[in-house]
Amino acid sequence: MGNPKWVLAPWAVLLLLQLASASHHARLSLETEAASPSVPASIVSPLLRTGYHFQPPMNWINDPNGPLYYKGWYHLFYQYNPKGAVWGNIIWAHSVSRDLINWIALEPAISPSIPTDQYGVWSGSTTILHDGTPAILYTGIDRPSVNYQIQNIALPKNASDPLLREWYKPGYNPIAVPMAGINATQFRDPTTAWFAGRHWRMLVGGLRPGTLRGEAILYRSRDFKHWVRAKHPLHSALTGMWECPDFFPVGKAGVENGLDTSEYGAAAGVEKHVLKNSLDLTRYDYYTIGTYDNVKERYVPDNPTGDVYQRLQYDYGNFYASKTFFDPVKHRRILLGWANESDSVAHDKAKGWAGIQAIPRKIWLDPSGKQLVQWPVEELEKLRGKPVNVGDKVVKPGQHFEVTGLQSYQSDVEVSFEVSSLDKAEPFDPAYSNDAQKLCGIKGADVKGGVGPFGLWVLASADLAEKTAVFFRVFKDGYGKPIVLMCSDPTKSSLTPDLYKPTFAGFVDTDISSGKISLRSLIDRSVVESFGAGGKTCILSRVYPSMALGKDAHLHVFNNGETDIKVSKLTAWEMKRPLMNGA
Ligand code: DQQ
Repeated sequence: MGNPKWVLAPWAVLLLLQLASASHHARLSLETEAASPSVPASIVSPLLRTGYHFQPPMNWINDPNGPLYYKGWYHLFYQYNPKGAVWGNIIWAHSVSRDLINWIALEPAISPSIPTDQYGVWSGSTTILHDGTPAILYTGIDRPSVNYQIQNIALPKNASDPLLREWYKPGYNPIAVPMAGINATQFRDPTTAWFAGRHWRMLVGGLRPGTLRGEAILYRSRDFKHWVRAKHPLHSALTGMWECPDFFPVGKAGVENGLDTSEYGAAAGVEKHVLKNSLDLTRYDYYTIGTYDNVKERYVPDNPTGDVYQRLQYDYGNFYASKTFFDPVKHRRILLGWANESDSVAHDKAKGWAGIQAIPRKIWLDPSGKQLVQWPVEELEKLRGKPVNVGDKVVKPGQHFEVTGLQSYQSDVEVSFEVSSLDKAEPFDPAYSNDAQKLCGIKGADVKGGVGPFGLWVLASADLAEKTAVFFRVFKDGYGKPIVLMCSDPTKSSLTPDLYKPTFAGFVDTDISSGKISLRSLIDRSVVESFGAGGKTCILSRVYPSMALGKDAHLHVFNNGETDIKVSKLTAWEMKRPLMNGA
């Protein structure tokens, strides 16, 4: 017999053997997959994990859930698979932050534990109740085979804990079940509730049975326990299922301050309401701006065809299942959205992670009153290093120049462009007025134009074989009015096979008659998040360069049009790494 210290119980021996073999298998499969042509080594490079975007240390994430500010902390919950890098086993993971940029991971907030959520805890929102306590409304799945979707509530075990670490599910769950007229498999994602008159109200996303009518199903409650469905939805449209609806008031056009979700009426500064839905069919987040009548319980979009034609999107790229919340400290409304990967499932498994959250954006009504404007929260600027400046530099047709003096693979770049003349703007084909993305697919970054394409090549390799283009192109309609297209073209972003590389695009409703237009791009290793014309049009792209990684990534300004473009000012900053969930 040896030293008794080293004698392990048979169960412990078995466990150790299992662990050793599991980790061996995991490593082996990672290595073999990495060596296989479908998972090249560059894909698993840590240089593709984002540096300052929200990510847990590993595994799959999707929708942001229930963001809120509470007793000095911003809270973000999110859909998370603790067991792998693909969707499944979803729980509500939980992180907290003082500034929306540095994040600390806490224990998960909600996991399946009651009959009405035993097969899944899906997306939802938080509401601050009258006594200051937050309540989470979320969707539960109660049976294994059919997705029968039920709405539940969870409350903090200890509301005096600013970190809201523990949540319980009261015995009166569920609070809403799919009854007649509701499609049980398409009934989910309750919104933040708002208080109007004597009632709380909230929305649940749905699809009217037997139709393609997406709807925001409206519920009312006096006590936040018993919820009654209103006779008609708050709004609906023939678009397919509405996931993750969001509904909130905005102030006067151009006023950047946000409003609490329950604010109502001109005296409270409410100008309009915004209704957003995440459209399952297209995987984009669309919104309308309109008028809400809390007596008739109706919301009417200003643009009667805005739900289906020339739709407004928060982001014209990879950005989905978003949610806003009101920040009472800085009096602003903040938007969070999920950006999925656009590599393959095999890549994600090999990487061991999938999904990020976009940088939190402040959101408000544009001076035109016709759309929203978004801008990265000001706290992000704390991560900026020393600025690199370029000023008054003309880029002739067909030319480009490199911005040097920084490692641009993790950077923030702001550029002000000046177009010397709009004379050569190409005629606009009205057939594309409802399809900016298609237009950009045809007129990509390498297709020469009259005014533009001009913009940035980011995450570019030294030989420019790899580069992601973010750019503008100006057209003129039949009356000579300029039409500005903003595009993100990742078709040359990587030599890696099996990547999804869609061109993304949106029109920019800006007055370019003075020739001026700005662009800001947040570049972060495998994400390029861009804001055109001060945040009027936003596009987030995921890209996975195979050569333009880390210090081998370059940044250029290019002009592929026939008209001179001046960079009146460009400032670029390397970005530091914030605290990111302990990763
Ligand atoms: N993701 C959740 C659903 C929601 C969808 C499930 C949107 O609640 O409808 O993870 O991405």
